[in-house]
Amino acid sequence: SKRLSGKTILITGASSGIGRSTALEFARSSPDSLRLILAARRLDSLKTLASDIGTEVGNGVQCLPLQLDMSKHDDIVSAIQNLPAEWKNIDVLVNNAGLVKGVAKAPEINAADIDVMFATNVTGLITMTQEVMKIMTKRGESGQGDIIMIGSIAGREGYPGGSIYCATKAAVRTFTDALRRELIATRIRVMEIDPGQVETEFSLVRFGGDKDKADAVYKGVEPLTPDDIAEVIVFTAGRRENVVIADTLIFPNHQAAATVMHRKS
Ligand code: NDP
Ligand code: 8X3
Repeated sequence: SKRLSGKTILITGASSGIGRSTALEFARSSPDSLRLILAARRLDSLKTLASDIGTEVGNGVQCLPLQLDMSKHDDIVSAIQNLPAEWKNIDVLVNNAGLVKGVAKAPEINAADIDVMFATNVTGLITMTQEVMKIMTKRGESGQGDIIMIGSIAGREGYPGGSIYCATKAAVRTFTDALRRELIATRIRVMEIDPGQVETEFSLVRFGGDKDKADAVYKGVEPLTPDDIAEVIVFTAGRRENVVIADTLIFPNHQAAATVMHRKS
């Protein structure tokens, strides 16, 4: 969309999956003029992405790889406060970084896994939102910008073996809902996009790098691709500024709920 031209967009979790696809899709949408801040822990992957974007769309899109651990409060604060001046004026924040650890039932989940899921998916997302809101609330008459949260079907229903992850995404959903109400007198749009099953590194991370276990998740089903979600994210950001696509749920055709899916045997 032409509406995105010239904007500064920060994507968390840009090193892989949905975040990576979203960066590429934004770049394709506005090849003439865009600034993309690409945040994640894996700096090498971010640099590769920046170079892939350059190869695909040329020099109109500038990229700033930003190494950042979203589970660390102080790192988020200083990363945003220390952005170079020409990168500071963030128009669109895509809060996408997140992870799940394991499939343990509640009594067996270890404390470290609980902590990292909440620190990354919830506290980190909130801290990032607070820091970027400091910028957005100063724009225009009453504040302006887009905050897009990547939630999940898992935030709308709990499933066995996902209690903590589901709780983190439910927290994102409620935070988002409250924030939209708080910002009602501003032109800041607060929007949530909830994917169902998407094939990314998500399951590989869940199973601690065990590729056979990750592959089994997608056996006999046809998951969404990260590009499918990226298209919706970019569409959402590109609407006329009075249009708020507040809440979106996206399934692949075979899925109707977190654990209700048709599987070919
Ligand atoms: P991936 O594992 O492919 O990507 C996750 C991204 O999050 C990576 O770029 C990773 O970067 C980043 N990330 C994880 N932990 C941290 C951290 N501590 N600090 C900074 N960045 C971090 O998975 P997806 O693309 O699938 O996940 C993206 C979002 O989509 C997540 O919030 C996930 O919960 C959500 N989602 C995924 C679904 C799916 O089925 N795949 C369905 C519904 C929602 P790095 O490791 O380099 O730090
Ligand atoms: C990821 C999808 O429901 O498999 O959010 O956990 S789910």
